[in-house]
Amino acid sequence: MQMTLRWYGSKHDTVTLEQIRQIPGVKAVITTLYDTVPGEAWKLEDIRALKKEVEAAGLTIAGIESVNIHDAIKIGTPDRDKYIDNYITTLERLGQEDIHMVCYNFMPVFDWTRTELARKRPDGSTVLAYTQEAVDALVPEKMFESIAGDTNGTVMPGWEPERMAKVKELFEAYKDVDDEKLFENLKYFLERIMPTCDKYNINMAIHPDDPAWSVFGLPRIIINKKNILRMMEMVDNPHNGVTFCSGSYGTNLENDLPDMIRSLKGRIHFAHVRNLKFNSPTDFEEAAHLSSDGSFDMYEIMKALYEIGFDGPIRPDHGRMIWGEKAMPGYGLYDRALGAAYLNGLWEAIDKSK
Ligand SMILES: [Mn+2]
Repeated sequence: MQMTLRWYGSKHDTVTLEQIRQIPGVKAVITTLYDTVPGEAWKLEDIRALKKEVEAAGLTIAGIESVNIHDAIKIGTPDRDKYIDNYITTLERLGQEDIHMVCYNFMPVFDWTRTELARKRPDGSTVLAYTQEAVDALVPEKMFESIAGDTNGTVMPGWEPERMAKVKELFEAYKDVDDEKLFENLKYFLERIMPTCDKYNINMAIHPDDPAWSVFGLPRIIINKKNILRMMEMVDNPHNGVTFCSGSYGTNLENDLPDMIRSLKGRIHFAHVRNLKFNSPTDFEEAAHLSSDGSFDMYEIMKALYEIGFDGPIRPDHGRMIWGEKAMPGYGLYDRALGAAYLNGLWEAIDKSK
């Protein structure tokens, strides 16, 4: 595996490349062109400039998170081909610049859902949290407002105010899209991009839906082992792979995470590893990465990744906000650096015990 950290670019991130460079074992970042909108083709010069900036700091780009998918592709409207063509152009340019892993998701309307961005834990740290009760009490249009006060002045990916202003329209556009239709549209998209992925050796890594069940009645398909294996089989190409995100698949306690990892051997192209602490099956908060701080056995998760020969980029995922840091919720420096060190330690121990 290759330990990485997610970086939002010098314009948006409170964490610098110089800081990332000093985390033991981190030699690469996962990043994106943050000022692009879904559906547009990325400019080659923008990709080059991003790469140059990262490399000047002594790091490399291990992959892109994310190249977002335009709603037309997810909904399957007649103009989707135009947006898929643009997506293909972006992939070609990334390939030409020697970038070979692209994370994306296929979630309608909301990228991810939390009901609190700064829940206080007993140690005084704050974390993102979710309760089904709070979601059930909200209308979707109020979702953004309800959490907007806790963003520390940052704009969170997937929750851009421009996008949230259109939530009602988006719901209307998705009204005829059910799980089957979403699978169909995903298949169509993947079949069209696979020749480009083959040509440039680009690993596509779909991120699971978060939480791993339907919210506000929207379809959700990348949620469990059965569905993800269906997706692998429906476009059976090694470049059609997944981002294994323990914190997202783990939202559903019925998902056996080490077992899922083993069943995806050869198809995990990127890993997000973090821990959750459950207070009830539908009330969870993000925890420190350490197994004993949450509900998951992180050793078993890392061991499963080790045993399937996982050699792609991995990153600690959301961290707690600690030591007075002010940053994008989940994306401060300190707790993610602790997470990277801990995951590196687990990996070294597993490696040396084999
Ligand atoms: Mn994730």
